[in-house]
Amino acid sequence: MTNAACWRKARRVLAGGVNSPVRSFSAVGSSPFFVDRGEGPYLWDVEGKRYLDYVGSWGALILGHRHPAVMRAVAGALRNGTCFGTPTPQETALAEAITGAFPSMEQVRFVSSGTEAVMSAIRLARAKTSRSKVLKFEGAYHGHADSLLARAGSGMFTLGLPSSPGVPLHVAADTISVSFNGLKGVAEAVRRHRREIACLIVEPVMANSGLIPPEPGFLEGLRRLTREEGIVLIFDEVITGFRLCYGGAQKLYGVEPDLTVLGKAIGGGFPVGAYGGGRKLMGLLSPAGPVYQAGTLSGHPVAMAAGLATLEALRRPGVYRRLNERAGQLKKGLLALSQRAGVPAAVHQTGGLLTLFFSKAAPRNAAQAKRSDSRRYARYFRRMLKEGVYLPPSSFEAWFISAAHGRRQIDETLAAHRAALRGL
Ligand code: KE4
Repeated sequence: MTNAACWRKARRVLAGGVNSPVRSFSAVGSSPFFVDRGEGPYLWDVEGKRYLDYVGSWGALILGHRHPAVMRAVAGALRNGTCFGTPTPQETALAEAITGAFPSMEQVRFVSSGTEAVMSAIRLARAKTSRSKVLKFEGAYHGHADSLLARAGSGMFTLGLPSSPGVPLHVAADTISVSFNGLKGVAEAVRRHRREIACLIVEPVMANSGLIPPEPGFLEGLRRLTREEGIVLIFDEVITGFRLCYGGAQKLYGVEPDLTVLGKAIGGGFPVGAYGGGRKLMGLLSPAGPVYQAGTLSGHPVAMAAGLATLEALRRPGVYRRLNERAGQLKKGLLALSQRAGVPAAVHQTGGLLTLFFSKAAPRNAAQAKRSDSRRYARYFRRMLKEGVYLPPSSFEAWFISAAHGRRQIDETLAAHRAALRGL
């Protein structure tokens, strides 16, 4: 079976041929390869071609593919069955590991995706404050729940407009979008909607407009403003949680939110999302409190086992130092080679995440990121793929470096980069 044949078949029976839009490679003017298997930092497609993987299932495979400890834990869990819809000790064990790593989370609730975790956290914030509005940042992605598929209205502080058909106007109107790294804009939105905003949700390091780190004082400013105004501060750490360091962005930057959303790495490659915060706030959730949220496969025992094995491996000494080192080496090499080739390029890198922007300066918000040359990125993506390096099939994503990426893989990537730059 060739990739092309797989793609033809998929488009007959799957909407758009995929189960998530970015996988279609439409953003980079190409069509997808179909994966046969993964091992360490590599993927092989159905034609046997090998790729060095910088998608890593969008951050879930932080240890790389088929990590022995994760595979052993999953096999062990499967010997007892699959799922029971009844409590298991594994759910408690993973919750203990998470609350041990994130002091701001005294209690956790597992769900099956990041989207589910975000929408539940927002419902909890609305219940706590009896307010309805949500403040978010332009270019941030928090999953596909209606209230988050809203973009800034005409003016930056006006009420949101749907960013997708099917999202009712009155739902989008409750979402206000402002610019990342713009404390003044946040303060202005809070002033205009005083006592109306239930929560401010932020990717503490943006990773869905390409990687955009917070400028010094930005997160502290959000914490101060939301505390003064009784707004629930939600850190969406679906990507950054257990990725930037064992305690996520809130540990790295020393700012604690009221609620944290997690996903990806905590499932070790299985469908898991989680949200958590202080005992009092989480105590509002059914069955202890009146706020309803439920899920058939929430806390899936096999996913819990994979997540536990992943976090155990991440606690080993030196894992994050190596992740950060590799990412730093990659950033340095990408910039030096781009400069030598006379191609304008900028890189943001935080921990094991980075994004190469084809622009003179690294962006400080989504509007600036949008001005980078995404057509050049599409050409670059296709050339790197030909060289056997699989980058995110969109210029507005982060490159995910795994613990399985060694110095050799960085050198392979830089050799491919050098070749891809010729006449780009
Ligand atoms: P899911 O519902 O896709 O599990 O998670 C939604 C989500 C929430 N918060 C953040 C910060 C996220 O990045 C995501 C999902 N990430 C994208 C990639 N940037 C998933 C890839 C896809 O949509 O296929």
